[in-house]
Amino acid sequence: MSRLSNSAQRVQDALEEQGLTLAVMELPESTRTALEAAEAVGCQVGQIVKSLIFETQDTGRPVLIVTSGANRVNEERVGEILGEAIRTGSANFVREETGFAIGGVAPVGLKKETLTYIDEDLLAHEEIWAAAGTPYAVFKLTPEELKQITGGRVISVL
Ligand code: 5CA
Repeated sequence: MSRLSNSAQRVQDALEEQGLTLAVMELPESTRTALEAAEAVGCQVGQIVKSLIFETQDTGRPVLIVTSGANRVNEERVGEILGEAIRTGSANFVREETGFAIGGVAPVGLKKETLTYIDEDLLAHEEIWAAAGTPYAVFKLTPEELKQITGGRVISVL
């Protein structure tokens, strides 16, 4: 097996630190978007985990929302749950807060501890696929494992 790129290896290391035997795969095809990732691994788009970084409006904190590739996050709704409005993080904010570039943001191995919410619709699938640090890297996991690695609270994001 060929070596992983630095960002993908960072995700692999983070998974191993959590005691999980999940394997990051680097693919020849782009997995930059949920649709591309679903095509590359041969699953439904709803089984793709989007790791989206938002910024809180007043305090400028990052919030990670891991959501199904089939869903669009209702920012107003999540802002109500959080108690502070959120907006989409800029590309710079995402890189600064997570250490990952957009299209490769993983739900684990982030630079800082980040408040996390999990889309309840992801729990309907036996297997899901998440980005692993680059727009060509993914790993397969279960919803239980997603809960474990993120420590996130499960909510409806719609
Ligand atoms: N690797 C895939 C599937 S695992 C992936 O990372 N998908 S994603 O949905 O989590 O990441 C792409 C997301 O980045 C888009 O849905 C969008 O919310 C966000 N995004 C794309 N371009 C920008 C941009 N210029 N600024 C801020 N966010 C962006």
